Amino acid sequence: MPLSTFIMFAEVAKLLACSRFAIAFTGAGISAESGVPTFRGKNGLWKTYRAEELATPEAFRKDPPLVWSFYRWRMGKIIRAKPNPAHYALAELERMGILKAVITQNVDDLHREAGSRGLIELHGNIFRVRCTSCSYTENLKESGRLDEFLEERDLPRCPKCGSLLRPDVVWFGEPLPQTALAEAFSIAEKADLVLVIGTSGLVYPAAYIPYIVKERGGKVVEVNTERSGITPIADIFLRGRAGEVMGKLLSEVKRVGE
Ligand code: BV8
Ligand code: ZN
Repeated sequence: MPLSTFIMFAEVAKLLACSRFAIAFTGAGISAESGVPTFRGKNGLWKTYRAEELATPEAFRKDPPLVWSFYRWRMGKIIRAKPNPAHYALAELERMGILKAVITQNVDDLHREAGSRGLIELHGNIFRVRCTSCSYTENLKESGRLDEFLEERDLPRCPKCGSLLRPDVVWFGEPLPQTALAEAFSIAEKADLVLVIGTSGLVYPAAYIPYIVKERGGKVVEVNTERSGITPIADIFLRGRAGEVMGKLLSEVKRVGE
């Protein structure tokens, strides 16, 4: 590892070890090494499937079978994905008492699977469905109905009122879950360091999170394979794949803590 990178790792490890309230803000890039497709970039979902229009309430109103086939395809892909060293490193930093929360834009449930507990899902969870009319919701992993759901070809209906079920994710033009967003903003206001991992920083209001930390004098450390919308405000930019960088960073934090 070149000396400059080594120094940056040692610097970030020290910042983390001495932080009062460190948090992480993650996007699709943290799950790329788990085989979950990202949205933007060369073979991004929005490119290959023109899927950006599919992640909207209008698309669902116009053509629910098309939107459901897109989400069933993604659920099928994601259920086979496993957390990677980046997800596990964040869960370990939380167990060490260093990381106070993970705020994620991801809907893939991999942070929870890796053991993160202080987790805020800003854009919902692809394994949860909710009724388009009543308050019925179901976590398909917990209810054990995921396989049946994925094999089913008909449109999924609410067992309580018979209306259409939809994925419990936030589509473009839809408000984020109130409590999750308010909690994320108040945590960002307390943070003195935010690890920004694998996000293009283009989707709002989620992308405000690192700016809130920065405005209050907190440190912004970015982990990404390329520059993003957050890089201009990053104090330190660790260029690399999240799994590799976070694995190295965790060992450095443990070394500093010895
Ligand atoms: C809303 C969920 C209003 C479903 C998604 C200003 C303020 C408020 C809103 C707006 C605003 N400006 C524009 C808007 C509208 C819009 C928006 O932000 N549009 C953008 C595109 C300009 N925002 C909204 O519509 C939001 N709603 O504001 O409603 C409102 C308020 C009240 C009442 C009514 C309405 C809703 C936004 C949520 C949309 N839902 N998806 C699903 O998943 O199907 S968005 C989608 O983008 C995902 O959720 C994803 O999490 C999110 C962000 O993408 P990233 O995670 O960053 O992923 P991306 O592929 O872009 O980047 C990957 C990064 O990883 C890259 O940088 C890459 O270099 C890096 N990388 C790749 N591999 C690796 C890696 N890094 C490290 N290691 C690797 N191995
Ligand atoms: Zn219902």
